[in-house]
Amino acid sequence: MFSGASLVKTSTGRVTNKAVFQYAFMNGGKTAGLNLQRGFQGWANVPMGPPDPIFGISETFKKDSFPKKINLGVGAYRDDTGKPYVLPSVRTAEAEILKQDLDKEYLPMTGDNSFCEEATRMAYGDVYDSISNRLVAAQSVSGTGALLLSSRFFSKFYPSKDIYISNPTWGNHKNVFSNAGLNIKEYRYYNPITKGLDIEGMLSDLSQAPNSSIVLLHACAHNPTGVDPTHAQWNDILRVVRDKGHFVLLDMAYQGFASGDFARDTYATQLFASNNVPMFLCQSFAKNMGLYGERVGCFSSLTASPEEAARFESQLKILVRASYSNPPVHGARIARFILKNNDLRAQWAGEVKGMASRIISMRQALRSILENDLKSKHGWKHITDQIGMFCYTGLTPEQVATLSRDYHIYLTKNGRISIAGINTSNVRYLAEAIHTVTSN
Ligand code: PGU
Repeated sequence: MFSGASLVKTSTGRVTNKAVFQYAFMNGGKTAGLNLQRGFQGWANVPMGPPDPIFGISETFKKDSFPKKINLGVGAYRDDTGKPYVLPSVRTAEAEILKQDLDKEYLPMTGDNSFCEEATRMAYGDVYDSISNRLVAAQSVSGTGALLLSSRFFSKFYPSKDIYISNPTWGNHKNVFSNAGLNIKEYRYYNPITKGLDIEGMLSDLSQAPNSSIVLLHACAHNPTGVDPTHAQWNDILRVVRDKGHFVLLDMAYQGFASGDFARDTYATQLFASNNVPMFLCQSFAKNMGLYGERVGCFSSLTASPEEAARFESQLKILVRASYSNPPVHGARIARFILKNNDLRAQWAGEVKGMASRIISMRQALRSILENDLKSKHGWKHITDQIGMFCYTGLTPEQVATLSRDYHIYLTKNGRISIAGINTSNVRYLAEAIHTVTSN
């Protein structure tokens, strides 16, 4: 340290004394004087970070050459042959768009407005017409981008910095909101004994949270648990949220995957909007249109009046401009094309129903093999009770580690499996492996 400080004195310029000193300090003062004159010397102070709990699994999976390997980590739909699935409606829309010979000009800062209108109409359903003049919407970089805009808006303008997330939740929620300087708090959500919703715990935690806290709720098909509130339970959640004046952030990454029907999955969105709860909605078209890498999403904010909406939108534009200027054009064009074309939209709805049904049949197959063929002594009813893309199996971190080490079956450490990665050819191998690791 002292040698660093003395080197600062002999340093000849350009570099500030402070920067030189810090660098010397980082290296325990072993820095050569010659290097110091060139200023910044590298990222010696940057520690190695851990791999991502979800995408890190995909990287490990890719490197595994075992023929029967299975990736149940990432929530990405696969067909019954285990291949990624590009929806035929998306293929058609793309072909039609190509014929139109469109330009590649910038979109406005809030993106493709016509896409946003269709997206929000789909999410708010029957309530849409009564709120549209005070709804602000912006095309976002998929669901994560919508969450990012929320987080930035909260950090800049919302008085409370406490955000309540479910325990457990999608791991990236914590990253997004803590990066924006918000305080992460948890409310109880899942009861591992019943493998269902801990509604009493949830209501009690939300009641005890300070007034006007931010509450993040999954609109449908909760990730990772696959456990959603019933309509009556949603009504109870609404009551607490209104009593406490909480702000609701709805994350809707799986519209269509909970029930197989877009309209039926809008219960929560419609409930909060029709009761004029101040809210943000974060939509993703990654799963339901299979547009993962195209990054198509929509952020919307329900404000109190058209005048408030105008002020909100002006600040949203400033935020977007400073972050990425404007969103990408191609994926939103595809989504808009499908949403605005009645035939294609109906076809798309059928394709989503098809994906949801295949997931349900894989739930049934997995449970049936475990219970009926392998006579597992554990209960596996939750595999078919839970909904959406995931099953929260209850497997322990040790069992998860054994599955990947001995069976080349990859899943997140919390025991979540993406049912969409199961198919008729691998379900028995998976069931047998789960049976073995849970038999000891
Ligand atoms: N919100 C929830 C609840 C999610 O599960 C996901 C995706 C997102 C938002 C963000 O999705 P976008 O792709 O940004 O639209 N979760 C998946 C996909 C992989 C990941 O972690 O991003 C998953 O496997 O949990």
